Formats: sequence, C-alpha cells, structure tokens
Amino acid sequence: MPSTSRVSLTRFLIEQQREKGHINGDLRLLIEVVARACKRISIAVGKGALGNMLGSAGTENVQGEVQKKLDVVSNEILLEANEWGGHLAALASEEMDDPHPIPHRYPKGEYLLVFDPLDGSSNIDVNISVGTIFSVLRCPEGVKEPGEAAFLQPGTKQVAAGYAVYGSSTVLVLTLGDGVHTFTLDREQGSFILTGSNVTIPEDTSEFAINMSNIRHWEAPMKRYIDELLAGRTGPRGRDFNMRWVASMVADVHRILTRGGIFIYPRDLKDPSKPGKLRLMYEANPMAMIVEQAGGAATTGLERILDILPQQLHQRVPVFLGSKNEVERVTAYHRESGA
Ligand code: P6P
Repeated sequence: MPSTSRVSLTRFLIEQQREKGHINGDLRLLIEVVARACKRISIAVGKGALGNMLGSAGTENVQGEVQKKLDVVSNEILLEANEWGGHLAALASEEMDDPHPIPHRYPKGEYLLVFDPLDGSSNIDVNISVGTIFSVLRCPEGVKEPGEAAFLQPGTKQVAAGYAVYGSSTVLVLTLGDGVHTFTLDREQGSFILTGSNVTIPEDTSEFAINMSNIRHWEAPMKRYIDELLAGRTGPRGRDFNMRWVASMVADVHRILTRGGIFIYPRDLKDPSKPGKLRLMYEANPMAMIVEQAGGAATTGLERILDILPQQLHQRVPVFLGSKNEVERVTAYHRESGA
C-alpha cells in the first residue's frame, strides 16, 4: 500500500478531532496511550515461551480465576501507561478488586478507563489469539476521588470502546460513537495503520459461537434456538449452520465483526448464582457498543446490554451479540418464554 494512502491512528484521531469534533485532546491522548500499551502487550504476548511469561502467576483475581503471568503484566502495562497523562480520573480492571486512583503526584482528567487487560488468557499457553478490551466513560461532574460508584454508568454513556486482538496480526478496533474502524499494527514502523473504515456486520448469518458443553445447563429458549440451528436445512430454519468457539471473546467477536455471526454466552444453571460468565463493564458493554455501531445487536436475551444500569463493577451478564436478525430472534424466544 503506497505510504501516501496510509492513515495512522494518530492522523485518524487528529482528523476526528478537527473535522468531526467527535473527540477532544484528552480523549485523543487517552486512545493513543491505550494503543501504545496494546503495542507493548502485543510484543509481550508475541514472545511466547521465549519471554518467560507463560503459565500461571500463582495468584487469583477478584473473579476467583487463576491469573496468568501475562494477565498481571498486561494490567501493569495499562496502569503505568495511563497514570501520568492527566487524561484520567481513575482506572478499573478485571484484574483489580477496586478502582485504581490516579496517584496524587499526577493531574487528573475527565475520563474513566475500564478494561480487561488480557481477555481469553487461558488460551495464551496454547498460542491461540487473546486480546485487550477497553471502555471509556466520563467521570461524573464534581467527583474528585472516583470510586466504584463513579463507574456504574450504563453502556450508553461510553464515549469510546475498543479492543486489540493479538492474532496472526495485531488489530486495534475502535469506536468513538461514529462507526467502527480497524487499525493493523505495522510492526516495522510500530504504528497502527487504518485498514477498515465504518465496518459493518451482516444482518444475517449462518455461523454461531457458543460453548456447547454447557447444553445441559441451558434454559428452554436457549435449547430451542440451538436445536433449530443444529437441525439445519431439515428444521425450521431451512438452512445449515456452522459453529465456531475460540473461548477468547475478542477473537470470536473479531470474526463476527469481519464476516458476521452470533456470539452467545447465556445464563446457565451450572451456577444459578451467576447471571452469566462475562462481565458487563469491561467485556459486554464495550463489545456491545462496537457491535451496535457496526449495525449489529447486543442483548442479555431479555434486554439491550447498553441500557443496563450496573450494580457492581464486576457484575456478570448473559451475552447475545452479533448479526442483528439472529440476536433479535433468540431474544424473542427468551422474551416469549418469560425466562
Ligand atoms: P469458556 C475467557 O476466559 C472468557 O472470559 C471469554 O473471553 C470467552 O468467550 C469465555 O470466557 C470462554 O468461556 O467457558 O468457554 O471457557
């Protein structure tokens, strides 16, 4: 691609600020800082066994999940990158029980950043794609020392959302509320280069993503929907469907953003105390904003994910997202059943 047609992330953000007024200087700095942190994470992930970063850190996070060494390192990279810039009022992460305040020696800004520093990390040791997911909110007016309550805003309040997928290439996917744009990391130059503008998800699909091993724990409308897909052309859907499950949300969502599909992690009765596995603030909400901005849909099976008023920083929700017509169908099944 001739260099004149290459638009870097920096140039894209400056043009969004200058021509569309979508962002201000602080938000532009925030996105650039997060992107730089994702580059560092990409390098660490890419070293694999040579980086002495594989395997467990020997600790557990607030979710009670064993942390991988790269979970901890990725979290530290994002904290260190974002503390000093003066663009944030506080940060929160899947890997930390409570929000991380900006040290008093640094100025505070108007934004809150919440992230999953390395989603899908159980796949690291087997060299399957993982990623970083992030969501940006405004700090409520007048809140000088934002705690958990400051983060508990519905997904509709997000001013930006994105993820980086560390796969065969490293791709940053970003929405500022005006479409979804993708940037591929040029490893020689160390720059993210615009490789997709206003990406859209096909409204229909014949590909679904779900962990089928949980089938015996699903509620009736979930079983009905999947049974119809498995019946293929012999059943009510009249066509065959394909299944994919990477067990790395970023990888599954990126495939759906690229060619359509539906991603499902439903509430299941395996642990009735949990309304789902995925976390609202730093998995479901940012992915829901991206998917909706790309013309898709994202629900809990009963309600729009972005409308949920969070009760806790690490709360979990059921997730149905992707091609609009499939999400609407499975959501209708749940609503009809009164699940
Ligand atoms: P399961 C990764 O741990 C994650 O949070 C998502 O990235 C992924 O979609 C899901 O969990 C996989 O869950 O139960 O299939 O291992």
